[in-house]
Amino acid sequence: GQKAAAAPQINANGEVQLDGYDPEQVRLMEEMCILVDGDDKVVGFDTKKNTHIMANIEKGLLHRAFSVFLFNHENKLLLQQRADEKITFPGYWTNTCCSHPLAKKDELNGVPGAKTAAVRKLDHELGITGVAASELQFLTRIHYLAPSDATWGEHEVDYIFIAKKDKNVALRPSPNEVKATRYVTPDELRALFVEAEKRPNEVKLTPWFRLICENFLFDWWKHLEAGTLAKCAEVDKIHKM
Ligand code: DMA
Ligand code: MN
Repeated sequence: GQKAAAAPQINANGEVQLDGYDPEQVRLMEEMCILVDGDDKVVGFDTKKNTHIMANIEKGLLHRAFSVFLFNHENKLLLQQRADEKITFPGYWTNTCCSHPLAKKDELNGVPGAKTAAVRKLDHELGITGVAASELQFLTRIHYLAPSDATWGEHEVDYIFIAKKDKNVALRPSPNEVKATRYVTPDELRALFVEAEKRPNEVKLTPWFRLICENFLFDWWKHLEAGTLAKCAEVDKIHKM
């Protein structure tokens, strides 16, 4: 991938500029995200651009998102490294796939809506067509806020899903979404955290992935291996992080 231009991101009128970014990533900033309150009740809609501007987030703007963790037959987790073209968190390593349910009929309704969006984005980002909505197990929601840089950031209620396939899925990553992929064991993931600690400028991990790993993932992973993951689901809870 090509690096986004390091141009000033705010013009003289205080408007955030998207000049110099990948045209496809700029186009996707027009998607309509779902605005929610702290109880995840839908309160409106706004663009991906507006919902990811730190100045708006600091005023309380909050939107709905999802995070998928996909495991293979060996209980290894598929990670992706975000493309350098991504406007938020470029080049960061993260869980299999993340995005937003959008303001359209089949994505508006809570867990089923987020599953529909997850199936759509697994294909769009990674070319994965072999994971059905019914295979996504809903674990819980986290509410977190994290800046990416001075201009951009995240403030989301994030629906977390786990899926396990009995073989490695076919991958066809979109180059302006995903730079690299790898499967990891729990120990390999712990080693990645150590690397990120040692070489923070070269190995970056997204803040939501860090939060989920630090609070939930390694425990869920044991339950996945034991076949008892269903016990871990907290379907009514929103963890404030
Ligand atoms: C947004 O992910 C969702 C989370 C949980 C951070 P993203 O930036 O990868 O969204 P998109 O793929 O739509 O750009
Ligand atoms: Mn977001």
